Amino acid sequence: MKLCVIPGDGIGHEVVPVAVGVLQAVLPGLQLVFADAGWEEFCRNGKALPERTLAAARECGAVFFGAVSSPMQLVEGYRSPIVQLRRELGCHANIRPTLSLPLASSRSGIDLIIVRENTEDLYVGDEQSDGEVAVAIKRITRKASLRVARSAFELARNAGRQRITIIHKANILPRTDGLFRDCAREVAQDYPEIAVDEMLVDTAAMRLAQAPESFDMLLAPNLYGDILSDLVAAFGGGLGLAPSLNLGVAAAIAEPVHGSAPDIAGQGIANPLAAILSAAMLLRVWWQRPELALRIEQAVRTTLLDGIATPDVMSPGVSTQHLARVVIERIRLQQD
Ligand code: GGG
Repeated sequence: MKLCVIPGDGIGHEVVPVAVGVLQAVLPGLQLVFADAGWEEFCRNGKALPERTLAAARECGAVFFGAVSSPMQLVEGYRSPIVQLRRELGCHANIRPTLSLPLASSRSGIDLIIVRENTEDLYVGDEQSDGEVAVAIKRITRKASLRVARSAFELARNAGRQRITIIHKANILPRTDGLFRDCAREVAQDYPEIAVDEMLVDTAAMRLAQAPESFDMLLAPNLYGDILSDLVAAFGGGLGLAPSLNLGVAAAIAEPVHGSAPDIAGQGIANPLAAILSAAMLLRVWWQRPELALRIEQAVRTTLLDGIATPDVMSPGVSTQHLARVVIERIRLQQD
């Protein structure tokens, strides 16, 4: 088994080695191929996603990506490497679960999954401007919408989920969001055991803030899925605990939802649990090793139950390395 490891920027360098250590604890034979991408790589070598990184990711199929800090203004020649990587590897679905955890910052009763389309929509960043007028292209295709809907319904079936809520804004965008919604409804017909409803994205934001526990799965176009999943992550304890998996046919990218967090990078206090839980998703969904995923998730849960966590969710909190040692030790103890 091979894993391409791309720490990226900022706290990616701190949390990715921890997640890789956890994977090695359950998969001792795992081969690692390290590669670079991100803003730091762009500043060093002029490319945010070098060809050799893409080649390594393609060769391994399984990828672990940390975080990236794309600049907030236009930089000639720079394109977000994670957006490119998802598209280049054909990772069409981004699976973002939120589960209540034994933490004061986590709300009880939540167990939901957002499935976000991952290859098109405004998030691709296809923009033009003449200085007076700026245009961003929102491109939604039948092919990509059917594909992500199929993945969402398959996931729901395999995970025994009851209901999928399709997210859109088809009252204002009937051609683009309407197409996405109609494709999801078309695929839904093949899954009669799964209830389907739909919700405008603004209503969904309010309902998620009021009653996140009332949702089971949500299926959303790229940008809405990005925004709603950060909102929901707050109820799971915060971005430091929010995992994700970018899923395709030939590749999967495990990736914590959080960014590179430059404000805390280098301090040794970044929360590695989102990365660790992303590693568990890689095991469950991509490598089809649910029993190993469960061991990791149990180690995380018992660690939190014992009040051991980083300062973002616990006061006073322990360091990234301390938390990593505790989780890995617990995984090893399960074996004996
Ligand atoms: N691990 C996810 C991540 O890095 N998120 C920040 C993000 O979305 N960045 C987009 C970018 O900076 O290109």
